Amino acid sequence: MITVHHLHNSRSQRILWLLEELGAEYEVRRYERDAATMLAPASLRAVHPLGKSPVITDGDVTMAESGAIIEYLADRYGAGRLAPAPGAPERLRYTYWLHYAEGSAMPPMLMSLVFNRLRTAPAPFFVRPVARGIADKVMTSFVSPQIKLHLDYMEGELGKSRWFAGDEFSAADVQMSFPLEAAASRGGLDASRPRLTDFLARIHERPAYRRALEKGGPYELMR
Ligand SMILES: N[C@@H](CCC(=O)N[C@@H](CS)C(=O)NCC(=O)O)C(=O)O
Repeated sequence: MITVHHLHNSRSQRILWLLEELGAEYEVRRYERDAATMLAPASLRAVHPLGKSPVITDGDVTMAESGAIIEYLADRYGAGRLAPAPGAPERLRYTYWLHYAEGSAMPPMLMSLVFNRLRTAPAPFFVRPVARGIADKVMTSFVSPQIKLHLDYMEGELGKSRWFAGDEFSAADVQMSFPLEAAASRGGLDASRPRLTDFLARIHERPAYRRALEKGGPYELMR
C-alpha cells in the first residue's frame, strides 16, 4: 500500500492528485506545519532524514523529492498512462518539465516568499527600514525579473502544445502545477498570461484534482 506523508498546504498535494489520476490505492498520513515557523513537524524526519514533504512509502520503498516520486508512481502504476512512451519525442519534454519545475521554476518563487517575509518580519524599529530596503532591492533587481523570465518562457512553451509534454495530459503537468499555483499566489501570474491562466483553469476542473483536494484538506499557498 502506498502511504503519502502529506504536509498540509504543500507540494505533496500534487502526489495526491497524481494518485487520483492513476486511480491507485493509497492512504494519506497528515502533518501540520508549525504555526510560527511554517516548518514540518519533527515526526516527518522519522520517515525521511530531511523531514520534508512529499515523502511516500510503498512496501520497502521510501521516496522523497516530488519529481522523483511522480516519475516512480507513473512508471510503477501508470500502465502506460500519464507518461509518454520511452523513445517518443514527448518523453524528453516530459523528463525536462519534471525536473524544471523544482530545479528552475521554484527557486525564484521560494526567494520571493523569503524576501516578502523579511519585509514584514518582526524586528526592532530601527532595523525594519534596513530589512525592507534589502528585501526590496533583491526583489526588484533579481527575483521579480527572474520570475518574469520564467513566466514568459512557460507561457511561450504552452503555445507549442496543449499540455507541457505534448498534446496529451501527463504527470509532468501535475509536477508543473505547483510552481504555477505559487506564481498565481505570489509571483504575479495573472490573465496577462492567458495560456498559463488557462492551464490552471483546466487542471482545477479535473475531477481527480478536486478529489485530491478533498483528501488533502485546505490548500491555500503561502504568499
Ligand atoms: N524539492 C523538494 C522540496 C520539498 C519541500 O521543501 N517541501 C516543503 C513543502 S512545500 C516542506 O516540506 N517544507 C517544510 C519544511 O521544510 O520543514 C520536492 O519537490 O519534494
